[in-house]
Amino acid sequence: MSVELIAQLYDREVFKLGEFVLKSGQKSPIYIDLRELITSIKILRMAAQSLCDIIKKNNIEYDYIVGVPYAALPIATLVCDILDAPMLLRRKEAKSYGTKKLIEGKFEAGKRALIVEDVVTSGQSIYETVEILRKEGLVCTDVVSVLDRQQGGVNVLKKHGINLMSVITMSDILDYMISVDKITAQRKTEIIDQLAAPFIPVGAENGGVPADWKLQSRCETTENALNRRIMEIILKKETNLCLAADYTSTEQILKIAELAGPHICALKLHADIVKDWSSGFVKTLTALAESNDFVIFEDRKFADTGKTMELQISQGTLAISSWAQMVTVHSTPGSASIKPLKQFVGKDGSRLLGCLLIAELSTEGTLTKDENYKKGTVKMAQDNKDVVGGFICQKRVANDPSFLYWTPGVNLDASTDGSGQQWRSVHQAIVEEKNDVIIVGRAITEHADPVSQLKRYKEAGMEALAARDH
Ligand code: 5BU
Repeated sequence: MSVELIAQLYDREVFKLGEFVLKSGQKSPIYIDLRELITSIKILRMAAQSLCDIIKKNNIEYDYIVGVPYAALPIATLVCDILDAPMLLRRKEAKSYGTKKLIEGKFEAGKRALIVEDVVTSGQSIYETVEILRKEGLVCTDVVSVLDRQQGGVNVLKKHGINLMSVITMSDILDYMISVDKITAQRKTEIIDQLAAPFIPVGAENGGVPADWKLQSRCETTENALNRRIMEIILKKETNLCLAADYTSTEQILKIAELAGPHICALKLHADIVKDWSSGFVKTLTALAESNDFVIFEDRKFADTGKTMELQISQGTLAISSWAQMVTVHSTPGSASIKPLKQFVGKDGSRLLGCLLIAELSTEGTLTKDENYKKGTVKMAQDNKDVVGGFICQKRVANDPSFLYWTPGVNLDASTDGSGQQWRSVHQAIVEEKNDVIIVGRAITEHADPVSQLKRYKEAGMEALAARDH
């Protein structure tokens, strides 16, 4: 522990006490923003020196130092300078041109990479970095960090064979606060307990009693035909992965549908980008969906008057309701306009089971961040529960387990496509942002080995769901 470092951070008011809501929605009694470190080179040096002391004292072996992007990069640079060690840089997004490398710098497989992090919470972003380094053949068993928030990171990392050592822990900070009479010992215990407690979404609508989010219970109680079908598939096939098959030819779609069949709960299409749509294709795809037990999802994003949407969903060359079990609808037209869609559920000649409302897009600069917009969308879904199964969203938008929360913008190896799409990890999408189904496209379809990726996302999705609801 470095008391001097804590004292310096304390003097700069880096530790704030109060009631804070973290990015995940979790409440925290203390907020620590180590990014303020960057503006003080003195503290940054002190933090780097303390990390080097840990490395030396524990004889941690390494051939390269790797900072977890982005906040830890300046500290990692200073550590390399002090130790005269070579640095590697992990990219958050693969370059869209040239080598598509995820690690910059020269390295040899089989050598040891030591990870440097600023703050550890759940350990997830460290693990993502480790996975990438290991995939490149680097040996990765140790992480040093400036601060451990004591929220389970050590154990999560241990499970993956990673040893974490930190300069300061949350307990150290609270002990320091006790020593300067800022808090009592009793308060310290309360704070540590609160941080270690499993996260339960606050503000449950059923009188403050935490809602039951387990899919098994939600499947048993749902009155929505689409949600029953999807949850039955998720539970039976053990997959909450929806594949976005954004291909322009029916041959490509059928090829991926055949490969993906056993691994997905839904296959999402953009029918209007397909150049050779035909009734024969619809027949083959429907047969594949039936034999492999997945739902066909047309991401049409309807947004018009009720009458026009009615025509768009059932008529024209695509006749969407004759093959799609679910579609997306924008909430912009308002509640009355989606009522005409109800007539297609359970109607002869229609395969539609329900729809999702778009509460929030994954794109950079989206206008759907507006809280009133989201609230209005939730209200519209609540008023039309028979046809609306849930939402497309980035974070779970309602504290209502009768809806399902589907989320696009998921990719384990990149964070943006350079055209506005924003990707985050499966863990973030499900454990932190509380969604139920992950929608993954190019991370699978553009990979040289799509089947390995289907399995990877399927496993990661179900693992995250179990971690969220344990
Ligand atoms: P990607 O290749 O994983 O980026 O594909 C994501 C898919 O989800 C793609 O078909 C998009 O049209 C779709 N999508 C999205 O990415 N973001 C959104 O907010 C909505 C849909 Br709504």
